[in-house]
Amino acid sequence: MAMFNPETETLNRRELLDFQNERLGILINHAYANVRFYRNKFDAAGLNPDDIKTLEDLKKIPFTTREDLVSNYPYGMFAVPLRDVVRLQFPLGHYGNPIVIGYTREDLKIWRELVARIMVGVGITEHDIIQVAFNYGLFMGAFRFNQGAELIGAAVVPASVAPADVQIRIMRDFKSTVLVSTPSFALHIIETMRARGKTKELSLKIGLFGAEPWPESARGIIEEGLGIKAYDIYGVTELIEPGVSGECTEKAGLHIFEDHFFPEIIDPITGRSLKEGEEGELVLTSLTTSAYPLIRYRTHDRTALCTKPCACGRTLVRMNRISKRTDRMISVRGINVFPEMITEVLSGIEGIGPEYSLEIKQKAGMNDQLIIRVSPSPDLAQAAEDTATLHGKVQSALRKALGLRVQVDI
Ligand code: DLL
Repeated sequence: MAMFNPETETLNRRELLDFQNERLGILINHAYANVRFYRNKFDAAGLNPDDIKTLEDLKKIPFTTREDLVSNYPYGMFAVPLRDVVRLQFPLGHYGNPIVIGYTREDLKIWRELVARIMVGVGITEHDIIQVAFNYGLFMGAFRFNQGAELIGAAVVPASVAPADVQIRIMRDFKSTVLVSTPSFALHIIETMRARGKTKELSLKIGLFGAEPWPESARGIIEEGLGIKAYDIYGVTELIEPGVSGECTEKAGLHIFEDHFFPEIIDPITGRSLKEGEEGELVLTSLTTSAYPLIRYRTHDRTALCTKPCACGRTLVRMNRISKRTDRMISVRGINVFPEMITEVLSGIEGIGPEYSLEIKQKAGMNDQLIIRVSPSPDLAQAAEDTATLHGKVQSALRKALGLRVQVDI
């Protein structure tokens, strides 16, 4: 099986553990010395960096949450001076609150390699033409795919958010062999191809899909519809987007790059650590990040881990594909939405009542459309014009805040 970094990807687990413990010591000292947030956290828990020698000790440290990142915005979580940061990225604000992630040159180098590992692991080579249909403006992942592809010498077509028929034309004319997108966009491409009666003219072989849950049934539809092998890739903006883990050609779980991330599974209610094979919330510690280290970061994604050797030869732990969250976040066409954001937007619009309802329409088991129903407040005149104006106002406010087109019913 092809591997980008076979030495690391096949380390025996004992060596891997030693390696992780060594990196953990460096990370803890780095975070304690340079991030006041962590120093305060350690001090409040009565911990000294020297108390954390092994991954087992790590469990003494309280979790880090997204709210922590928001309250330390903009630079409170940075562990290096800004002169060492070579990129600042701004993921779309959850709860309407911003966070900013910084990367050193070395951080970017690591992330680039991890995406390259996933690409090589699913059979992508320097002969491939990779069409990246993620939003380059808003989605940091798009850049990461670009850099990973360049590292292995493949050609990249940054097709970004071009509409489906333009994507199809590019695929056909450029003879793209790999499609990288959300699974829901892949589905939309298939539907567009079928509507135009053009199903047999592509050179695609492989698809890499992620950013939202997609069931096995959707994988079947995509593989059949595009004539490809479709693989899952997972990541979280705050850590590395994408590239925390990815499937290999065995499709038997996503390998987590444990030389850079230490995964734990916890009970989302009690915070207690769960055993291998038990499903719970994934918590990640970044072992090598310089600019933005995260210790025991709660992802809110539900999964289980398996360290049994994979038939591909990798020894890296595998996580189950993600289909559920432990919070109220909803992924719609790859865009994350928290109901709290909707409440906040609606509460700022005059003329609507305080209650609303939310319906999610699915297509092939993936969230396809968000329908938000609001009622005009009793004091709003019921003229048709007013309703139309209100409709436009609500729709554009939600679109701006969520970065997503939603259906609004008044
Ligand atoms: O979605 C990173 C990414 C980009 C992954 C491109 C794969 C491909 P965020 O926007 O921060 O980052 O959203 C992260 O999306 O916590 C999961 O809930 C969900 N998610 C990401 N990948 C998958 C996947 C990117 N393969 C959140 N399967 C995560 C299921 C996924 N859910």
